[in-house]
Amino acid sequence: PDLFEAPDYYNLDELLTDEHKLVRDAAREWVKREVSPIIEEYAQKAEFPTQIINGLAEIGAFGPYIPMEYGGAGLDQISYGLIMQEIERGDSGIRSTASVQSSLVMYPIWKYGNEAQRQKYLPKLASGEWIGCFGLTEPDHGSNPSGMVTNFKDKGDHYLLNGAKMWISNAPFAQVAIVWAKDERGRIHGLIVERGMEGFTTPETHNKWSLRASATGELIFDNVKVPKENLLPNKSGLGAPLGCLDSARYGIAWGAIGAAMDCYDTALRYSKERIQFGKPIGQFQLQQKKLAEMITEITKAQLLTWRLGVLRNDGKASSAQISMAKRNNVDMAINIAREARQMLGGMGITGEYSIMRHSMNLESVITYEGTHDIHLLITGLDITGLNAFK
Ligand code: TGC
Ligand code: FAD
Repeated sequence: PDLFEAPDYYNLDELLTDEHKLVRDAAREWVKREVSPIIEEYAQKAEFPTQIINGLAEIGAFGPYIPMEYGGAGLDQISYGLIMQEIERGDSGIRSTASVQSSLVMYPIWKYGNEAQRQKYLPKLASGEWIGCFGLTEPDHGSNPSGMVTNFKDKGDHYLLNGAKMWISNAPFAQVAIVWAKDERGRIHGLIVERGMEGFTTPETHNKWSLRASATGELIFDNVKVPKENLLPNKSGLGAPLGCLDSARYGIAWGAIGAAMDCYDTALRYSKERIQFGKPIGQFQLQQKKLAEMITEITKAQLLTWRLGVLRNDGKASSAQISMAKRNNVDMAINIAREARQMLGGMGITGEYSIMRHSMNLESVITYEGTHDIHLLITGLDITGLNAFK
């Protein structure tokens, strides 16, 4: 079947430039060719398909908006969003790898690092020669990262890092980790930790039912000597990691639309082919209601993200606006995945179709980068001025 029909109910393509469409179509074509045919098998065996790393780099998925002088693709925020959308049509776990590399590893080095750090790391990360990970969450501090206990002490010619991070995407094979840790005064800083530093280990987290094609692990620091030049000098405090999350959450808002589109396309096609009671199931009103509501929600999400992209291009999108889009769009996608799965009946639970995999993946997406409830409270704080976290 011709995968990836692109629902565009409100002719949003008219709002895109030729460059946006070129970038999107290249990503779409690559996902269709290189990801969709293999992803189910990798998800079933709970393995990240490392062979796609070069392709991700080629479509500009590693640092889409990082300037070309550092190896990035030098694109705008809407192109970045469209790339994430297309990758997540394939699989949320593959989009996770691209999100982490771009917004959680390259972004902090670009924004908070010095020139030597940018030159050393960004080109290798953009080309996929190195894969990075981002360690903020700890076993006892997930939604509340400011309580983190991972810490470093100044030992004169180096820092001594101790602590542990949990639920870290790409950890098991990453060469580079951006680690958020407190100094002796309790101030949060970002450190670049490299695989091979003594006392640094990355055990893999097994038995996930969600995001199975993405490798997740812990980061354990047992008296790790980190060279002083590996501290990101240009921003500290919780606002530093939260600034990275703004960029990643924005990409996820677009990505979730891709997962929803794939579920909708699949259910729509199936509804025209599957005959029960002598008719295609798509002729029954109850099935039409599901499909009509899906395309309505996808269209609303597309408009939300497009406008957010315009605001981000102008540097005017607030963190609370990003939270609203991440929360709305992931919720939209997980609901569509559930409805679409029901439309496929028993076939919907198998790996013959992508829907169940999307549905399970989205359970992680609705949890990471700030849970559904945390984003609601960010909106609540923004509109009332009253802080539910304090
Ligand atoms: P709070 O007191 O509100 O803020 C502390 C400082 O940060 C500033 N700030 C921000 N700065 C930039 N961007 C943002 N979005 C910001 N939000 C807040 C704030 O102005 C303040 O600055 P200053 O100078 O006054 O110190 O902090 P809080 O402790 O009350 O926490 C607020 C809360 C709960 C919203 C925040 O901690 C939060 O977002 N929690 C959720 C944690 C989270 O999202 N973790 C994600 C981990 S990474 C991940 O999941 C990767 S998944 C892999 C993939 O992407 O695929
Ligand atoms: P908790 O914070 O313990 O929350 C449990 C429940 O309590 C949630 O429903 C939450 O909404 C609710 N809750 C918490 N506080 C409040 C409150 N104030 N009011 C109301 N309800 C509240 N982290 C990284 O740093 N890097 C990564 O690469 C990364 N990758 C991930 C990959 C996967 C597959 C997963 C599942 C997670 C990943 N995470 C990563 C961690 C992720 O960001 C956290 O799981 C998430 O922030 C939630 O933290 P927690 O799991 O500790 O849940």
